[in-house]
Amino acid sequence: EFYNIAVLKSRGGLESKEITYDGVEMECNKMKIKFPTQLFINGKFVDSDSGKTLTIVNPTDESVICKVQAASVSDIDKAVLAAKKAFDEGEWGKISARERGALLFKLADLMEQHKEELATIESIDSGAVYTLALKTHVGMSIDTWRYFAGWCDKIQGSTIPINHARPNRNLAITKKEPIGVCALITPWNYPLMMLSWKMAACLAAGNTVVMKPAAVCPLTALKFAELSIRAGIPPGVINIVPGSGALAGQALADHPLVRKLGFTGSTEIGQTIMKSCASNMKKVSLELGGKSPLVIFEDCDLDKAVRNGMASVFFNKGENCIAAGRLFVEETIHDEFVSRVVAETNKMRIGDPLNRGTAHGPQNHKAHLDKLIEFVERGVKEGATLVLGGKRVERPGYFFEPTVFTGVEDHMWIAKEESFGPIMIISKFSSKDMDSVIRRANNTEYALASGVFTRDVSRALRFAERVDAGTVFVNTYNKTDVGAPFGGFKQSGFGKDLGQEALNEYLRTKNITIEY
Ligand code: TAP
Repeated sequence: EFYNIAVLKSRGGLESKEITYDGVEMECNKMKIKFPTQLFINGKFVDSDSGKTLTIVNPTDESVICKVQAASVSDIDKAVLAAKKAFDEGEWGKISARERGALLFKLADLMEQHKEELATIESIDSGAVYTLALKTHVGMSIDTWRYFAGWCDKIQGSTIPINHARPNRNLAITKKEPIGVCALITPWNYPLMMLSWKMAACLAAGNTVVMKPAAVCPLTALKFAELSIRAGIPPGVINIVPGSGALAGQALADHPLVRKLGFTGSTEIGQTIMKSCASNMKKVSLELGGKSPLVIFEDCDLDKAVRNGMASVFFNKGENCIAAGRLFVEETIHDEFVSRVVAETNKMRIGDPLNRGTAHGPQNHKAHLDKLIEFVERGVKEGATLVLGGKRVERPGYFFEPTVFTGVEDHMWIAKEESFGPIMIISKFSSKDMDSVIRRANNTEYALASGVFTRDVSRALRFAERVDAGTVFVNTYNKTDVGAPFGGFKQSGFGKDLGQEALNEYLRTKNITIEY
């Protein structure tokens, strides 16, 4: 940190600042936590023009945590104008790429210093299990900021041999430029991580940003806004505008000065957004829903397949876009696999996500819990066998039992639709017909992730080649990394988060042709 500040000062760069605001302060998880509740526009926390608010509920006990200002269309306009000014005239565009990197490293350091506080806020806001929030929601966010901070001064174009206009000579060079004002719209399952995956790449590329977090979980985004000021990110570079999707999100998708929109959410809203982005030809990237197949062959390491099979569904209470939406288990090991999964799932401790021993916390919000109850009812009605769970847990909070269905047939609704909850859907297959299981795995409009468990390398590689999915996990699951590109095909969207490819989502290529 000393190095970063020293570098910035020595280059006449930006210094970190303190910021005061009226927010919420409370004792929670044996620590003091503090976070803002207003919109963050042009480096300041401000009330919304309409005075409307969002009510933020703790899913663990259904208590109201606080009210947060909800952005109206005019607030979105102010935020976009601030981002535009910061891009066109501010320090952000004047500092060097290396200084930009130093600022992002500083921001990551501050997030690290506030790791426990951020994880606690994420936990009370989204129901994330605290230990997981520390490692994944917040831990991977910090890794992401560091990864992209390192890219800032390594974004390069190319020198291209072109035909000469004889007797003169010619040369083409390309420059990778930021696009301008970008909008980001994210869902509620990993609030800070979804922000970080997109915003770190967006800022590393040199853009400015207006970000709308999910209406039900905006608190870590606001805490992040506070840290961004303290890191010395200039006003207007980052704007955070909690609000409803239909109003604030739509206003961003429609805004003529926004030149790029990065979205993670449902396929349905992704389609609406893509249409809106056509209005001014915004560049758009969409990370959408999934129904990812996981195929488990009889020659797998069964202990590992059981462990990973459970995590493929129950990780983050199933609120995981790459969750395995369908498990195909080879018929010869099917019954043993199911009985081991049921036995292990019964041991999962359900409870307060802040307790260190808890494995399974509450679902994110009430409407989501209600959808899961309906999902299970529909599965039972269409004849699938409910072997475990399927009900709301009898206690306050939006807890839902980890659930297992077997005997699921391809035509069933639950075999096709994403639940986004802790519901395992198991079908059988025979490895005598590998083509058939691959066909079944691909028989969905989604194509986000997939997995295969087998000790046979050829089988694994053949599966990886033929499965229609942006990610293939072989003998593992959920193993995402900041360095590896992440994103889907077909109706799971297009464009990548993470890895070098994510930078391209937030860059444009300018070709310069020279004659000499
Ligand atoms: P959505 O309902 O699609 O909401 C996502 C975001 O879009 C929210 O911030 C929402 O605002 C906003 N929104 C809603 N209507 C809008 C509109 N007309 N214009 C602009 N923005 C609008 O999804 P969700 O229920 O929050 O999240 C679950 C879905 O996200 C699942 O399908 C899941 O698979 C997908 N997901 C995908 C990934 C990846 S990486 N592919 C990762 C996580 C989640 P509100 O807050 O008001 O709803």
